[in-house]
Amino acid sequence: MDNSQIADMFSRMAMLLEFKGEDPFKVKAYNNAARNIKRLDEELFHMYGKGNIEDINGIGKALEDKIIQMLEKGTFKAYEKVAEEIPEGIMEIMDIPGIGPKQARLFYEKLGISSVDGLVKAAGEHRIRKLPRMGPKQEENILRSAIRYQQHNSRGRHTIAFAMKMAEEIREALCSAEFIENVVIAGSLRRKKETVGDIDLIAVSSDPEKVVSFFTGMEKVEDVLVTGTHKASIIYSCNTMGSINIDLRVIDGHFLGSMLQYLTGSKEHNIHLRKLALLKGYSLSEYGFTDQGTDKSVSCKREEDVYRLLGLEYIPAEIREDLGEIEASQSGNLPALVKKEDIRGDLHIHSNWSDGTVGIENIVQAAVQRGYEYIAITDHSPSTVIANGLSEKRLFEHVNEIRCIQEEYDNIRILSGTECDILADGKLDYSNGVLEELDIVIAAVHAGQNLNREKMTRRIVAALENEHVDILAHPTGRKFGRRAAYDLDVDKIFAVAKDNEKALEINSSPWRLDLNDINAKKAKENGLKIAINTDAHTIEHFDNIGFGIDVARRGWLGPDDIINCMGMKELCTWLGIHK
Ligand code: DGT
Ligand code: CA
Ligand code: CA
Repeated sequence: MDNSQIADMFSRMAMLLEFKGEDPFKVKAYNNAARNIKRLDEELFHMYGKGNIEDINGIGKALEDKIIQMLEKGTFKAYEKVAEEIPEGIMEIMDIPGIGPKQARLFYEKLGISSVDGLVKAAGEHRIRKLPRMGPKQEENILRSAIRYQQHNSRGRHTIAFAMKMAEEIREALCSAEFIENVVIAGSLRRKKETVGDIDLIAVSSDPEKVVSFFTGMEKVEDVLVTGTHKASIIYSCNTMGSINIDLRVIDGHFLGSMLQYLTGSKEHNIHLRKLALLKGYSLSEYGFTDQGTDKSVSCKREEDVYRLLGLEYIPAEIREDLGEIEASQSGNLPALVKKEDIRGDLHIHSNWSDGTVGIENIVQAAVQRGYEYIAITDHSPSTVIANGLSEKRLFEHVNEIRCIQEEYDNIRILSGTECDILADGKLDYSNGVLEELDIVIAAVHAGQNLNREKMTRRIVAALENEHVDILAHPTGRKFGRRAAYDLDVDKIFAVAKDNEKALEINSSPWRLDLNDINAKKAKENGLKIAINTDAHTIEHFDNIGFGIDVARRGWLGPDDIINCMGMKELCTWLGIHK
């Protein structure tokens, strides 16, 4: 251990003692020792070697003994003892910049918070601001630091939108080098998981060492974690949005299929494939198949060949989770997954009548440009005051404007709709008489999200039983890094939705992706219809549809499961529109 490590351990000890509420003099002694050690000109291990450790100012016999323990063992007994008593999550909370032991203790004692996730959740639910010496501003700062910490921390995960953006940026940089033939994305990012731990990339090149040095030398590389002749791991930094780990493997093109298959995962899927290979007398690795009898190897240039050699139909990356896809492939029952081209419209869009940024006509033009056959304008209802929800009077003016604009466009159908609040008692924010006048009604929870399981379930069930509701938007309410899903009886919600022929939404916002993949799969298995919507508030948000499609594909959904894959006539029939 060098001086800075020893000093850090003393600082940490002071923090732990302070968290525990121990004698302030003891805390101060450790802090002073840490400060003094940092100021030393000579390394402690040198001084220890020469036998003059006791010469350091401000270090008494007891601390000297602990320094010796650290030099010999890398830790000291008293520290181990205290650290054992404090949950790991609380140590992480104290690591968040701006949060000290006193605050961590307050969160723990008053709210039982013992993890960074728990802290984020509490701040998102505005429970922090109610604590002594806290307020909305402090809460906002804590939330921001905690989310940033989650992103930086190796255990934190990143949204697919952020990871994809970074991966594309790096891919482009690597592809600009003439000695790199190709770069492909693998890992959970290729499987389109809603969050990813890191980015896994494969570069094809005949000069791997050159690639490794180019990769580790890129401008935004914050740290190099591992380098080898054919691989490297780095931390890549994107100033405002945090940083992300990237694993790179460099290979010859002959191995690309085998390597891509292996590195795409998932681990569970790979383990299952390896078992199938063994049954056929082959071992399977990232370099291909090896015949266990003859030791002869076959590598696959194309990923399809790996599956073909195992006697399997090609399995799309999104469903490689060992959740039945291998069996389905063996029996020729793989689902035909929904594709971008299958989407014929977007049924959840906000205009500047409520909290969107652009007018209805601009939205219509953008939708026409995308080749959509229909869209629904679904602004907020009165209760969502902060989103400028429409009063009944404004809603009717809004419908009128939609009708006028429709006159000008004959290649797209503009449905008049609402994203109507589900009030705390399950009633809708507009009367039935008003809802009846609209082409489409999306129901959603926005306020009062802290209900218990029974009440929240009852609230949503009541909305699903309203005859005018067509779609339940963002059904579980979760937002990454902000809010956990509501405590809900999902089975009950699915059953009621099915009985009442309602569709459930996959909200494509990368912060929501709600329903998620697992619930989407379950919804399909329950015979439910899904709407993949963007909840766009700007024109750029239209692009988020891709993230929603990813979730649908991970949930095994095909075009037949999705109402906005229907043609316009079929959709109008489904919605009960007869005009
Ligand atoms: P992540 O990064 O946590 O979002 O998830 P992945 O799936 O990207 O996991 P990662 O980055 O640890 O590894 C990338 C791929 O490498 C993984 O999807 C499958 C493969 N892999 C990793 N560890 C193992 C293993 O122990 N056995 C097998 N068969 N494959 C593995
Ligand atoms: Ca990964
Ligand atoms: Ca990885």
